[in-house]
Amino acid sequence: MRYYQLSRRGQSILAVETDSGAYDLTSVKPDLDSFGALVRTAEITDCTPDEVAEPHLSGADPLSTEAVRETCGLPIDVDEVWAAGVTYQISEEARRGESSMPEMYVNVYDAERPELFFKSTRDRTVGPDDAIGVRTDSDWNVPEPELGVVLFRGEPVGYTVGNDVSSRSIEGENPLYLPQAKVYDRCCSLGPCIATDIRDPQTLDMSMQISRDGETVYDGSTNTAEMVRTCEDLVSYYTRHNTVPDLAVLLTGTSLVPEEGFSLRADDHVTIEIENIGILSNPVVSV
Ligand code: DO4
Ligand code: MG
Repeated sequence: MRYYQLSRRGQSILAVETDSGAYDLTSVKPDLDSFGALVRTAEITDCTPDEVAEPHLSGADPLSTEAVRETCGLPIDVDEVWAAGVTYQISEEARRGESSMPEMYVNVYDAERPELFFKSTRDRTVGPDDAIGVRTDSDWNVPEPELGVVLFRGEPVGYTVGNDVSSRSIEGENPLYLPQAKVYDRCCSLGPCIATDIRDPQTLDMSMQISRDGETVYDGSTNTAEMVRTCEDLVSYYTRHNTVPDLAVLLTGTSLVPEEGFSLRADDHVTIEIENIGILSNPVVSV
């Protein structure tokens, strides 16, 4: 199932999409007004989120699938977003090209321990159709389309689409500048939904288009099978010796890297699609 967050007349609504259509779960269970509320109920009743939602769908108000997809917001009130890096060969090659210390990227690509870094908070994270940001003190900015693992108390409960928007000039200048390359206003987007029925996260098609003045200036596709690590392994490092907050997302690294010389600009539009999850689309603003 796919869970979307909507807002109607100031009220939060949790919408569920199944193969037979979309439903307003909150219309029949007012307490279930967010994905967070759903997973907390699932924990108390020792069920999965889908087992909590399913019995209520026949009594829930039906919704138009198109309207849900067009009006949804950030699908989860995340406490924190972390991200993995250099999990695909193309990312390792790209960082080596930009860096003042290229060998460290080869080392982390080959190492047992992955690169994991703090990426974003709720306030710095935007949902579908909201603007992502590029820093004006950076002259090389890129979107990074990534599969996101959604975690409740450290356990995976679903998947979403993420954009780890980054400054490559700041990152390349000095590795110690990574937090500034990664964490700033509007540095992350997530959405459009949380998919709970992904059987194998390591075989998903993924694509990204960037448009500028009505023209496509980047178009690329890949598959999560290219990842050199597993989501399970990345989650295990994230939660190791680390009591994580209730609602977190772990991004799993990028494998779509625009050519050197390409920089994301204000007024560009980035569209990312991951198979069986959906399309995350965001305009770009300067921050
Ligand atoms: O090592 C720097 C960041 C890498 C990253 O964000 C990625 O590979 O997706
Ligand atoms: Mg990244």
